[in-house]
Amino acid sequence: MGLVLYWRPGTASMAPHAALAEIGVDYRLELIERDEAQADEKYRALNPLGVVPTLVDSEQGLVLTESAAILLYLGDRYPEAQLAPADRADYYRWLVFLTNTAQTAMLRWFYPERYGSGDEVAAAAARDAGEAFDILDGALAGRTWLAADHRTGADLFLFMLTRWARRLEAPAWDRANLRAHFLATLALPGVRRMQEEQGLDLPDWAV
Ligand SMILES: N[C@@H](CCC(=O)N[C@@H](CS)C(=O)NCC(=O)O)C(=O)O
Repeated sequence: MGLVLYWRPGTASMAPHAALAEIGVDYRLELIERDEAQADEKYRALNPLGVVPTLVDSEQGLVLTESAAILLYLGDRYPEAQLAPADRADYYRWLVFLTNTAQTAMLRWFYPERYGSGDEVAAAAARDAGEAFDILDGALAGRTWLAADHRTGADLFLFMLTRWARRLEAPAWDRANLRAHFLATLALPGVRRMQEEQGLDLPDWAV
């Protein structure tokens, strides 16, 4: 099989997984548990941090880590799927903001003990994530998709982070535009497929 995605349910593998499903290309999912990903030398040769996702494209002899990089790569490799819009500026801006600002805040909130004394770090991370989600909610005012007039990889990434943020004291999807975006993205066939293949639950209002 040409394309293999190493994944775990609900993790940063969601957006690349949804992208593969949206493209409609054949892919194989390789589930790797957290402890195994950390301990297995063979996996760490693919992904030195032992995290998910990792994409292997054996036809191209390629091993790729970082969910945003995987979206960018798939956008170039399968241009007909329009994961990357023709006009790229906003796409680059939002995808980098999502991975560099919103995602890092969420990762600090998930793993605060890695950054110092847990509670303080988690509180600061929740504040930073909230600020990032406010910006994203504002950017979606009067529009359906984040970076173009059609869905792009940035929407798949934002969908993933909106779900990650469901347990913040102020969940991201309590913002009206982010909730509408979550529902619009959830209606995409590839996103539905990813949700089912990862066995992810949905809030009552989205079912
Ligand atoms: N920036 C990376 C983050 C990858 C990442 O931190 N993945 C998490 C799951 S969401 C993981 O595997 N964590 C396991 C660990 O850190 O031990 C990406 O987007 O690919």
